[in-house]
Amino acid sequence: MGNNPSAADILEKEPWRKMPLTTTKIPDMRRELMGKIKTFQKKGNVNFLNILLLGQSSSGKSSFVNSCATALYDANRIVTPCGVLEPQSESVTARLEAHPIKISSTAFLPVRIFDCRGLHDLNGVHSDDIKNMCDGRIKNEYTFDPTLPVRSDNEKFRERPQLQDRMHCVVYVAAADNPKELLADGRANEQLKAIRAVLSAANIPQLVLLNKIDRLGMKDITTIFRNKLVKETCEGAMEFMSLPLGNVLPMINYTEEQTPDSMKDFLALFNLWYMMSKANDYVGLQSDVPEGFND
Ligand SMILES: Nc1nc2c(ncn2[C@@H]2O[C@H](COP(=O)(O)OP(=O)(O)OP(=O)(O)O)[C@@H](O)[C@H]2O)c(=O)[nH]1
Ligand SMILES: [Mg+2]
Repeated sequence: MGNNPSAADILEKEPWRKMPLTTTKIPDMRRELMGKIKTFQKKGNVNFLNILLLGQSSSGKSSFVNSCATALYDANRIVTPCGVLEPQSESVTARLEAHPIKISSTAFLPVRIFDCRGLHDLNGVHSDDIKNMCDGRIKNEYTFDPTLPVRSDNEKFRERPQLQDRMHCVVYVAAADNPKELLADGRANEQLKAIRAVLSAANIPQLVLLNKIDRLGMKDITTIFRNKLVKETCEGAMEFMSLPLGNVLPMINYTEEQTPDSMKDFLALFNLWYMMSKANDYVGLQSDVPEGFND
């Protein structure tokens, strides 16, 4: 055995992702991001920025919401507002759920994270309904029927969605140890292409959240942005999804631990802030269009 690091521990000289922050140490960057999020200025006339997490069951959607809650809701405690499935458990029916994000005992972020609980693969939801969700036609807590899109006489159908009802950012969630698990083969792949085309045409920001980066096997998670294997894994997702590398967000969620970790907090805060910024850009652009312009 030599002193050569394993493939999962090879570092580049310079970080492959530059942080738009003035500080460089993890606890300081965490604090700076917390400030940015807590003082976030929403553009346009919407009450909330809507972020949709789309991904297969077990890709870590609920875990990400929990990591954000832990990172934001004060120190020294793991917070789990969302139920996380045991690795082997059966998934439940696909249902749309909005999660509020608490920042103190009385205050919330102006953000709604929508998660489609139990999405087995993209076939679990009719492709028209993914478009309907993005267009704001489906209300919170709607249970999907994979064979039929939402009916206009359903109580969870929204007849005339406004900007504040639409999704302002769509995040494809995948696990880093198997990013292509994001999609099943065949029809689901075709379905994803169709969704991507609709979202791209509507200029809705699209990101990839690559959870479970720890499963790549690195020893030191604090060097994630200099780690060669993490970079290559993100590049793989970038090519697969035809998105810029900056839109691929590596993540390590809280899973079993009892106490918070500043690197996991930092990753959760950075990824959440990035999603909020993209959603905000979209809302800003849409709000700048004069009324009736697109009629
Ligand atoms: N090692 C590791 N495990 C993770 C990570 N994120 C999530 N997990 C585990 O992956 C499993 C599934 O996580 P969930 O958050 O329930 O996944 P989900 O996408 O919400 O799944 P559905 O609700 O069925 O759609 C759980 O056992 C989590 O503990 C991570 O970053 N690293
Ligand atoms: Mg879940």
